[in-house]
Amino acid sequence: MNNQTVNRRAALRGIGLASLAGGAGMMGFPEQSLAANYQKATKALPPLKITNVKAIATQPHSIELIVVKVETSEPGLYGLGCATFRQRAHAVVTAIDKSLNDLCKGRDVDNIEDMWQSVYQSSYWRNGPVLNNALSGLDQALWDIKGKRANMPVYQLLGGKCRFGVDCYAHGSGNSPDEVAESVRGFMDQGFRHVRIQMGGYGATQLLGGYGDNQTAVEPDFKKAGFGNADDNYMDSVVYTKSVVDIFDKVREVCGEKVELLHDIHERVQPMEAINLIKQLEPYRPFFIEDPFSPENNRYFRLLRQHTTVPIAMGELFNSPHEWIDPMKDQMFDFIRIHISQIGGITPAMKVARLGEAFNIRTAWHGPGDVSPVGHSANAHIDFAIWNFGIQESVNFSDRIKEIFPGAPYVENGYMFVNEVPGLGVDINEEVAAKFPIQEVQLNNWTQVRKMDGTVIRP
Ligand code: GCO
Ligand code: MG
Repeated sequence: MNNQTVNRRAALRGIGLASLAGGAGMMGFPEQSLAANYQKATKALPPLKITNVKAIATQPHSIELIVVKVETSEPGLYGLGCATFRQRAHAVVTAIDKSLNDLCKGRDVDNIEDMWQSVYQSSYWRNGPVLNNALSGLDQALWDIKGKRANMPVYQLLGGKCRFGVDCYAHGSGNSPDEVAESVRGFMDQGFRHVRIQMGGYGATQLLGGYGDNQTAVEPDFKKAGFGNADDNYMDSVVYTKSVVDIFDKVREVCGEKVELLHDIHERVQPMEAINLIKQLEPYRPFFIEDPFSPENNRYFRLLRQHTTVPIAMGELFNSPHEWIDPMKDQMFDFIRIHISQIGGITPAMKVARLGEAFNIRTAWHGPGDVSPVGHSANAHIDFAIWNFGIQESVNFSDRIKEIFPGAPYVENGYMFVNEVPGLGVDINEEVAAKFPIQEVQLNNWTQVRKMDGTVIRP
């Protein structure tokens, strides 16, 4: 750390302390001296510029993780942001290394909103997953840098804490109702108060013709006809919807009422099947049912609201304000589940949270394995600072991921905590990350799901 760094940080800390003194007046300083103080303190210091923006992509396990590193003209001062869109990782890396770096090099790190707006508009066509993820990586990294400069965790810049910890949900699963109930019991023993329950994967595709002791392997007609790809998945919505009622029934029987239960329909059934299923789940008091419809079917929410009072969560697939503004103002769901890198980072996510507060919609940011620890930290910093926080999806990080991302958020007793240091609190070990380059070919087929006749189902 050189003198310039020390001078700059000391100057800013000085100003912070001065303003802490509760306004110059009380200390007999005329108001304007604070501003003068700031001018004087920062005048000598050259503005802090972006010197490089690069993508760091790593695949420590099956999932491609992408973060953006923003380097600055202050030696050793850099920021990290999550840009993880695993299904199109190479496209995001190119957008970062090719377009974003050229756009941002030499620009002022301080003006986050201006940087966000100018990058957002710079492609003319906007609101797509690839460019939004690149923008998110930049945005989160700039908040990380501002926190480091201000010597504060980012949640402090967002307004400070509204709660001591971030309540999380865990992922209960199994291939029979008993197995699912057992896994829920396990998470309750770890202190979780909220558990999502799924059986046989999304849409129960792994349950083929049945489950428990009457499982009969079914070869779907489209495969017999040689239609589609050999490894395409088959889904039977009748088997699926029945299996969901059965797991709620079994888990309530075994685990009682002391646990909040969530389920993700993952938009895999016809809208009317989803509405009928949710009505059948009312007696089990779900905390929320997620993604009953695909964003393309947002219009069905009005009908759903007329038929049930089960709380609904929606939004992990949203990329554009056009998808969330109207349904939120019309209170068509109760939890907004946005994947914050898919919309461009912390800056837009804070606006979504504020919009939600106006219409009593709480947050439940998307937080599965295909969000990097930097992204999980960004989720948590926002979760600490907003009043209308609902719940946070959480995952357990492996030792290898923790080695690559020191300072990753951690969960204790069902609450997520961040690393209480300036910025977002997560760093990266580029050497170890480089040991696990992302696969050249990304053919992840879990999104390839078909009906008996071969019709593709939204995943
Ligand atoms: C969830 C999601 C994820 C997504 C995955 C897509 O609720 O956590 O539905 O499991 O399917 O992030 O890559
Ligand atoms: Mg989901």
